[in-house]
Amino acid sequence: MKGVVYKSTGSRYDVKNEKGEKHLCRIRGKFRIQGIKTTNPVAVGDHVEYEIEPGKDMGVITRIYPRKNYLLRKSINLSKQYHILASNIDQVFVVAPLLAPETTTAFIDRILVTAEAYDIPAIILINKIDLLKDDTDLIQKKEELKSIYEKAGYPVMEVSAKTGYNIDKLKDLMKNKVSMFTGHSGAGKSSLINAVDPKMNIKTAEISQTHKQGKHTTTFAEMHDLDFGGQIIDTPGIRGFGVIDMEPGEIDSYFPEIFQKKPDCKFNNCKHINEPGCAVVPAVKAGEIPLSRYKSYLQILEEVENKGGNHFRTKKI
Ligand SMILES: Nc1nc2c(ncn2[C@@H]2O[C@H](COP(=O)(O)OP(=O)(O)OP(=O)(O)O)[C@@H](O)[C@H]2O)c(=O)[nH]1
Ligand SMILES: [Mg+2]
Ligand SMILES: [Zn+2]
Repeated sequence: MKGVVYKSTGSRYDVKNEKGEKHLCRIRGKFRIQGIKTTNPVAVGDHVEYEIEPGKDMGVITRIYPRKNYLLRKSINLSKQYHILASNIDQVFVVAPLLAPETTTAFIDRILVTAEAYDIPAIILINKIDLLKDDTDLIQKKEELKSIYEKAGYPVMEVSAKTGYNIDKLKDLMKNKVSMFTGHSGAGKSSLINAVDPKMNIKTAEISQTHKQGKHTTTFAEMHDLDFGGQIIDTPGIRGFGVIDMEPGEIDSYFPEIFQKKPDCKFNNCKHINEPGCAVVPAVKAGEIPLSRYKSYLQILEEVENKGGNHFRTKKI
């Protein structure tokens, strides 16, 4: 039988076949992505072949079809372990509230770089927009965030799972696609899914009042069918996001607004740090490329060059 993995809990997988029947499955044999160690050989979104052994309830996954794409997360401690967040996705939504909890641009940029590396379109959702009320500082922060990411070509949408603000527009974007929500714990990923399809009734929880952080309510990635067509993958909240192994020379191509300037750099192997004739640094000084994006570029470059080191560039511009 052919099916799609909807949920993965440890070594058990919920697989839904073409008739819409769900089976609990385990795996037989080893499935590996060449060259890297993953903590989960089978991921939510995988298209698989499986069989139900006679006289048994449980199915066995015997084959994983080639993945169109997958989002890998590297654990932020230095171990060489990777976790496949989800596979075969059409788009990733970064759920990024300004507060409760705060989402930094450094965090958003890491997700975007990973999405770019796998050619997965990304959209930023500024959730909990109802909390801004008429706080001028927060409203200014929101406008800055929008400007930073719109300059880079990413759609940014203000939403509220609580009031329903722009939920119809979000549904339009999700219709008939496989989408994934990612973001910090407490960002409102599960709440947004409940808002787009109230029949879902996914468990959510208030963030901690003392730490202003989520409580890691969603513990496993899970795919849900949407009543208006398409699928959404809810994922557990993440604290940090180590970028996958990349070559230093490719990082700039994952920052669209930096990459756009690259043809104007004097040297085609320019790293945009202090090379003569660099077109990127002047664009940062002129405010054309947002400073936060440039800083993220330098941090990720440094990290990749030091293979996971924690030394950040301190160059002032
Ligand atoms: N005011 C307000 N609160 C919201 C909004 N969206 C979510 N929340 C609240 O934020 C808290 C966390 O929401 P969840 O949906 O559980 O967050 P999550 O991103 O799924 O968190 P994890 O599963 O832990 O990763 C809950 O108390 C929600 O009611 C919103 O738009 N406005
Ligand atoms: Mg959740
Ligand atoms: Zn340059």
